[in-house]
Order: sequence, then C-alpha cells, then structure tokens
Amino acid sequence: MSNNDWHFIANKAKSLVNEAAQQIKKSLKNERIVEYKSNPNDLVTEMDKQIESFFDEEIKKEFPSHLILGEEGAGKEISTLDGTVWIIDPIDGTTNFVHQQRHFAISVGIYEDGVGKVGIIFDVMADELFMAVAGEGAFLNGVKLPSLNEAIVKEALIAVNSGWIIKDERLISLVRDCRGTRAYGAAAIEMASVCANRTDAYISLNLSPWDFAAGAILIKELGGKITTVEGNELNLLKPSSICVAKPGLYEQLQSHYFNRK
Ligand code: 2AM
Ligand code: CA
Ligand code: CA
Ligand code: CA
Repeated sequence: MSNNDWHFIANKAKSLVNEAAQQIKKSLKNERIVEYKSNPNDLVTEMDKQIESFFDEEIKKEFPSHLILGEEGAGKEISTLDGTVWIIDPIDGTTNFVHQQRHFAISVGIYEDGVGKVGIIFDVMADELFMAVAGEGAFLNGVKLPSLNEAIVKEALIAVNSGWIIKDERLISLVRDCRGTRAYGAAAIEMASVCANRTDAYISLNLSPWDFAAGAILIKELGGKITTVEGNELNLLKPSSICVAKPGLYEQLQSHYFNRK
C-alpha cells in the first residue's frame, strides 16, 4: 500500500475514533450496565460492546478486506497477522469508565502483515488524541511530539500498578530506586503518558494485544522501547507482560532489574 493509502486509512480511523468518543460521552448521562468477565474485578459494560460493534461494522463497510481483532470478541478466530488488521480496544480502562467516568481511552492499532502502520490512542474525557503513522512522527492533537530523551532510573517516574508491585520482587527493588510511581489504571493512557514525556516508563505483567497494539506504534515512532518484561519482542496475537521505556532507561531496566545475570 502507498503512503497515500495509509493517510486515507489513518484519517478514516481518526474520524471513527472521534465518532466513538462522542457516543461514549453521550452515554455518560445514562446508568451503565456492568457485567463481570473472568472475575469480579474484570468489568465490561454495554458501551464496550457497542463501541467495538460500531468499529467492526464501519471498518467492514469501508475496507471489506481488512480484519478486526477486538477485546470484546471481534476476530477471536484470527490466528495470523497476514493482511491489514485493526487491533482495537473500544474502552481501555473500563474500571475507570465505571467508577470515575474519566481516565479511559479508545485504542486502535493498524498492522500490515504484522508491521505497525497507524496507532491512535484517544483519552476521551481529556480530549487528547495521540496519533502516529509509521515513519511520519507522532502527534498530540495535531502537534508533533518530540522524540523521547534518555532517562535514568533514579530520576524516573514509572507507571506500574500496585497489584503487580506486591507480587514481584523485581518491581519492589525498582520502586525503591526510582523517583516515583504513577498508575492511571488504563494501559493505553500509561503508554500515551510516556509519549507525552509525563512519565518515563510503564510496566505491566499481563496485558493483551489490544492494550498495547496502538501504544507500541506510538512509542517506537518516538524512539522509545517496548518489549516483554524479559526483553522479548511482543507477539500481537498473545497476552504478555510489557516493558515500555525511554531510551537508556529501558536498557537499565533490563540489565539491573529484569535480566540480571
Ligand atoms: P481494560 O480496561 O480494557 O480491561 C488496568 O490496570 C489496565 O489493565 C487496563 O488497561 C485494562 O484494560 C487492562 N487489563 C488487562 N487485562 C485485564 C483484566 N483481566 N482485568 C482488568 N484489567 C485488565
Ligand atoms: Ca476489559
Ligand atoms: Ca485494555
Ligand atoms: Ca477494554
């Protein structure tokens, strides 16, 4: 596909994300219907499902050959990344959506034969749209973001969920050594925050492809690093841990905390 084709797809993706955000905002005045998934802390609402169906229908209409992989069931039969695949989290941060009505995002990553091409993260209530087209830079509400600077642990703000810290000795040492921790409770927003230079790293021990598909494209576009915690390349068809960090800091995290020899 040519660059022009990718611009067309990226613009369409952006307008679908904006439309989806309007639907979510409108829904806030209604009471949310909440169900549990794998456990009582794993929530899903009717809006998660509605927004995923909206993307599914609109993408199929506009690009019938494209595939869609979404958290709420779209494309669960997909077993390869051949072709053009949209990896979508309709609401990332559902717990925040339910409890706080803020700090949730729409995350859309578009891949061609497994290569990241377009990444969009929209923090709906902050009205912040992060967007990257591979090779053309990353933008926040249309303003180009600078490449990420080198960082070091002792001056770093690290996004990590307290639930993971109490389970993992490696994270306890890291938390002790870094400047501070932050946790918004939405993986896509944590990654966008590294992109915007608000935090320096984000670590999670278990995420799914829709949580990091868009963030990975944005982070790489800005010169940041993203792998599993053990330093392996991410697989976009499988759940995994993730380690996102600014250059320099990433290598320090790997050599001092996660892959000590
Ligand atoms: P979600 O809101 O789309 O489910 C919460 O710390 C972050 O982890 C959110 O980005 C959330 O995405 C993600 N997450 C991944 N798996 C989860 C699970 N089983 N239960 C709750 N949150 C999960
Ligand atoms: Ca979920
Ligand atoms: Ca998610
Ligand atoms: Ca979700």
